Amino acid sequence: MKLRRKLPTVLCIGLTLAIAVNLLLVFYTTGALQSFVLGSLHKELRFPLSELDGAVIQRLSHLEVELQHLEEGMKLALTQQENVENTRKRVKEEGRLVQKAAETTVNEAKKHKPPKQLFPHSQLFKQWGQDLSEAQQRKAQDLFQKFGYNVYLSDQLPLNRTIPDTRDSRCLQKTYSSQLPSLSAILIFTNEALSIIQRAITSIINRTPSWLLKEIILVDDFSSNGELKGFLDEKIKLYNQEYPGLLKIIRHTERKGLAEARNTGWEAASADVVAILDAHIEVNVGWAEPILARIQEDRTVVVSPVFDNVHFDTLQLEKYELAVDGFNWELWCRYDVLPQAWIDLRDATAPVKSPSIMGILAANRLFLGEIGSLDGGMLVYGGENVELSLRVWQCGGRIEILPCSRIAHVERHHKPYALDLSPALRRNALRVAEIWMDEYKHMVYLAWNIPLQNSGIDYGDISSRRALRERLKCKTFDWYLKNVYPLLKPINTIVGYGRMKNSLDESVCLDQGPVPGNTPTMHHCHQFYSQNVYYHLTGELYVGKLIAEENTRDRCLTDPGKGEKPSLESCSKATKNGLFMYWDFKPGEAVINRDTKRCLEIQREASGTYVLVLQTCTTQVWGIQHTVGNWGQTSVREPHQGTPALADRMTSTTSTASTPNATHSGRG
Ligand SMILES: *[C@@H]1O[C@H](CO)[C@@H](O)[C@H](O)[C@H]1NC(C)=O
Ligand SMILES: *[C@@H]1O[C@H](CO)[C@@H](O)[C@H](O)[C@H]1NC(C)=O
Ligand SMILES: [Mn+2]
Repeated sequence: MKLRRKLPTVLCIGLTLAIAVNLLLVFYTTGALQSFVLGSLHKELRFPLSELDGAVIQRLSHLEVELQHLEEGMKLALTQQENVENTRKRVKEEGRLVQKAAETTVNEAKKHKPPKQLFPHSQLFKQWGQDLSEAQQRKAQDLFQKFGYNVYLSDQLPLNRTIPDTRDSRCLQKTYSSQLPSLSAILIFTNEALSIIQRAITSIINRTPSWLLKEIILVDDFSSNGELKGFLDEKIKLYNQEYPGLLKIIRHTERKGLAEARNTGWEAASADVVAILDAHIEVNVGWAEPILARIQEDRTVVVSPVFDNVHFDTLQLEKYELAVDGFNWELWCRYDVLPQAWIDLRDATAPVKSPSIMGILAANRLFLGEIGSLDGGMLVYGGENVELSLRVWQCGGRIEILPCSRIAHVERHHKPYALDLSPALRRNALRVAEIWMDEYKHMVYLAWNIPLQNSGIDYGDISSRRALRERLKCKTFDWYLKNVYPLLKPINTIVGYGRMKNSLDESVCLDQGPVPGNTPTMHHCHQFYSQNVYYHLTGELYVGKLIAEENTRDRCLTDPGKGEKPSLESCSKATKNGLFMYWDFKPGEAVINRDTKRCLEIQREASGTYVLVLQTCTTQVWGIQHTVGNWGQTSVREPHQGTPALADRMTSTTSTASTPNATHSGRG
């Protein structure tokens, strides 16, 4: 039987989607349609038809960083699209449904005049809550802001609600040994709504065979909402009256972050296998058996279930297609294509080898301890999933996704404890790089646009983790890249990176310009990746976010040969088509195309803004924010009349940024 791959949807589980009011994120997949049809849960479509298949993301605020991984996943998803006809059918079908939904809405509107909408810009009310009174709207909005999902609705839904069974039908024919290992389910949370936690507990109790479920351990990472104290204790008492000794709760007396919360749960657990989960989940039918059976078979396998999305507003379930869990060089998680070896197996129930986990995991309890559980030095949130993944693979285990184990997971609109997760992830990413990534660690610095020396970022003491790595005789990151994650491509030719400024005006930076579009611009300097540039010793000049994966989608600055506008082209395409994409450049010197000999320069328009032009070289020179090794430092300055000291100034700015905690970092 032919396995038909569908578009994997693109949200990372670990990284909750943060959509600002003014950010329009559009993604839509067959998965959504399927849940529409299957579950008949969707009353209306979430996104306008006109946006179908367009990876349209308007990036306007600081949230763009968080959204970038979605865009990447989206593009990846689109490349996985196999069947154009399928898509056409889907579009037609969706069109029909959109029309139907629109008609329904119109009919309902005719019946009774809806109340005034108090929060027309709130994401909560985009698909939901049109009939709420003003007081109800206020309450719902309030709760939404506090928790990042629809608590008002959650409080009304039955705790034991039914969700669609999203497993492949072949999973239902699987049988499992009657002698499976026992399970500790661990739910960790910070400021989670009570009804959401209760629904997670209820789903675990109802959908796990009672003889396998040894305990449910709750870990409260120092929540500040009051209902999680007395009320939750009462609920636990009630559960334990019905199921003696089943529930335990452990409360941190200070905020310790995701990794330590998971460790706390693991330490308290006593069953053969631990499943470490978020508390905003509902496990689906038959979720536990595939996990227990696989870990029984091989105690060194760390597994992840497949996630479906519970929409933060409607709390309806959207089926996600199977994909493997990967990450980019910033260590943001993303979904990657299924391995060919798995597709060739022609078994939809077979475990899928995966480079990483998204966060939620299950493992043999003792094995997880032997390899060092979670790295407690990973703070707040983010990157701890990649850290564990590298450690598991490099130190003798493996990671697999189990297609027959499914968990519905609420992708929060925002996290109640941190609106912008980037600083936490960046710091954690450096920690991962320094412990696990050997001679490839520079890729993380490059992707985050951090100087290789004296970054000023304190990633904590890594000596004990380095010692662990020694003790376990773990393999190298080079081995991991070659054997586990060949899709992720290191680059060794980059010698200059960061912002690029022209001597004419240092307040503007080279920028990738509007996307979609391929015309770079000069733009007021800011800290987002649209102004990242990467100059290679080989002459390429990447502009925009560093992607660096197989089938490179990085974009190279090119001279089209005619006209005066430079353009950005896919580097692989530019190479294939022999475009003029190689430039001579050193800090404080001109940027000259090797083929056309034209210079990249800027020109002031009547409006006062600058445009990039390709022309016969004048005296303009460029500086680049960071340099690698001693590139550019020994160069004898050409007698340019510009400001040759620009590059030096830029370099010194970064190296004196702040005092690094070099002694803390345990490295030379
Ligand atoms: C949920 O619980 C209620 C009350 O205990 C019960 O009547 C109902 O049948 C349950 N629903 C499901 C789907 O199990
Ligand atoms: C360096 O470490 C000290 C003590 O741990 C801390 O207070 C300080 O903020 C750190 N500095 C930086 C730049 O991270
Ligand atoms: Mn989560």
